[in-house]
Amino acid sequence: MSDWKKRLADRGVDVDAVKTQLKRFTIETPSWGYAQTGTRFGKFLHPAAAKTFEHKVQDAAEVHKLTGITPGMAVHVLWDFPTGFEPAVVKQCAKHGLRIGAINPNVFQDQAYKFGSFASPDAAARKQAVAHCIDSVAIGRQAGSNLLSLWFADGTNFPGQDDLARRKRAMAAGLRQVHDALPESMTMLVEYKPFEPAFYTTDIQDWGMAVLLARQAGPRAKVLVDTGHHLPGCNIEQIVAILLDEGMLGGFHFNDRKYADDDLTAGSIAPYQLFLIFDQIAAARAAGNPNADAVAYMIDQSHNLKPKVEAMVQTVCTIQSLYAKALLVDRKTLAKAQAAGDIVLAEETLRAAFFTEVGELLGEVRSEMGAAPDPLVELRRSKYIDRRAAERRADQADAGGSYA
Ligand code: PSV
Ligand code: MN
Repeated sequence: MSDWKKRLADRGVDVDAVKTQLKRFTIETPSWGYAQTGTRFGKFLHPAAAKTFEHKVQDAAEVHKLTGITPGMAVHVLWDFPTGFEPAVVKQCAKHGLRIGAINPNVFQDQAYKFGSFASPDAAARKQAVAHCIDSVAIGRQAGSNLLSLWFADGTNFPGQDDLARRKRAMAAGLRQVHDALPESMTMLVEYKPFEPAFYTTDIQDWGMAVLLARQAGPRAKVLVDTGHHLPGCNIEQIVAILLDEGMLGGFHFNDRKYADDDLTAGSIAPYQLFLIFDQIAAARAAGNPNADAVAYMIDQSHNLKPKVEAMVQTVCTIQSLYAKALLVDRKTLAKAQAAGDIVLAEETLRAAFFTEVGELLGEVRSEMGAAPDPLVELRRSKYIDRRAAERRADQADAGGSYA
């Protein structure tokens, strides 16, 4: 037995069980993370950035080939299919070993949405937004996706701008209409965000509001936690624990933040927080909560400075390693320490898992899955980015993306 396996086994870790969990873990990458994006102040161009949908598929497929755990690419309807959805894209993805993941309607960029979408005071804007989301459900059916992921920029910028209770009722009514259009197989994810672009009120500002609206919408509506969408100091792992226990956790958008919704690489600022989030999921699974295995994991980052595919591989590997660490928590010792009020032992049990080196474990899992033992090293060795840059440099198309 190799040294690292022995060390884990000596600590009571069931290495095979952990490996099985790791092989089941998948994360969707976002199509918009491959495109030429930036900030509202400008964007720095990457010659290898995706300029067409085909490029995005190539990049997402490359990330999957290297990591083995990203078989789905989330799509943003108007950025990816500006002239309408063509069912042929499903085959196009399959050709690259990829499937279309979460469908993200866009009810925030059209001029009609100046005062909101579902919550707008303008009935025509509300109608347009609901119709677009129902059309997105149809895209999901054709694409074989089981996730409709809803985020709303709806809110107000000034006190007195609108009737807040009316907005709440309008948001609830719109969500119910979309829920009514969902097939059995589809889950509707309701994402919250405290501010931006709205700066005074946001209609779905936090997890409580998201739960309320999801419950009113119907049984297939759940909450999506974007790790960048919290006010400073917010305890995200507690939100995750509560949502899981309530059967309301639908999925994640991973990224990290220092100040607000910064789109920084997941785990680059607060890796312990992400570990503690995964610890709550692993704890719920260990306690037999079936909701722990019904969570959709997605990345929501678009980088201005880092090369897109490198950033994505780095992100996937970081998330996977923090998930692996959470699987190593000695749950028996933790439970005993908690019952005995031994706070230090309880905390040390978590810290022991967090500080465990998991590179060899992940290398073995990846090799067994046919992926690269060290995906980032392999990406650099393969010169994939240079090759794509040479091919794409001449292409004048712009595939769009957030802030594009
Ligand atoms: C909004 O900030 C958000 O998190 C939503 O999920 C959007 O779909 C995505 O970012 C766009 O990048
Ligand atoms: Mn998001």
